[in-house]
Amino acid sequence: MLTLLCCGLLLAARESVTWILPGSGETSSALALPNSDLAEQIRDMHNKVLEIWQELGRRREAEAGSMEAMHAVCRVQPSSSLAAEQPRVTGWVLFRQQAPGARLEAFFDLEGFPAQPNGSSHAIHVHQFGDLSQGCDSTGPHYNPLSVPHPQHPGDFGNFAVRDGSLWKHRPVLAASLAGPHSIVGRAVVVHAGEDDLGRGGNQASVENGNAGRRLACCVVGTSGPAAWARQMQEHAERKKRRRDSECK
Ligand SMILES: [Cu+2]
Ligand SMILES: [Zn+2]
Repeated sequence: MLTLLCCGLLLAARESVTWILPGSGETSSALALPNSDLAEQIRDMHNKVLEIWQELGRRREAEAGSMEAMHAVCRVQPSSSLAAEQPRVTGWVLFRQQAPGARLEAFFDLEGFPAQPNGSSHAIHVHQFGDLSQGCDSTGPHYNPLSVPHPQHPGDFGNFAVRDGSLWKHRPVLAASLAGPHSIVGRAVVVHAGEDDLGRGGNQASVENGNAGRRLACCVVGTSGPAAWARQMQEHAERKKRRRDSECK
């Protein structure tokens, strides 16, 4: 970039020497200056551009050094509008994003699902409002800032397999973001009783919410420090190690 700027300046300088004002037959005022003055002006200009460029570089380095990953937590609670016989799902959803525009990662750590012999599958989405005043029912429809059909909403996290009543899953690439105009901070994560049909259900609800059924549990996404994520990462590594060890025996 700097090279381009310098080349541009040199070209401009060369042209100002030979440039004739159109229609006037007169040379430009730059030509009225002796060549040495012109060279000096160009050198000054070059030095100023260089200074500005170096200052920009210093600022960019300082910003990159101070840029920290963004984190968010969501403490999942059973919906207060749930009937007594419904399962009480609790747990955490943790988010991390290294920078605005970078991919979003999440940990889902939930328990309290009905323990079915063959397991079950449950949809999880980001809904529009962080309003739990009527339990999960007041979180509104799927968060849909670009007015696109389901399952293209940024918070369409899809289906999660539940074994023995709980799920524990790391998703490394999600479309949602913790930054920018479409940030999910302050919005709700909703855990459903059923499976997401991913828009293939053949009815209107399918392209709005995936026919995922009752809202069992939910939470509001809030910004956080890195501690919760770091703990979860450590546990993730330990669980992996335990699994490897047990497979090797
Ligand atoms: Cu949903
Ligand atoms: Zn959706």
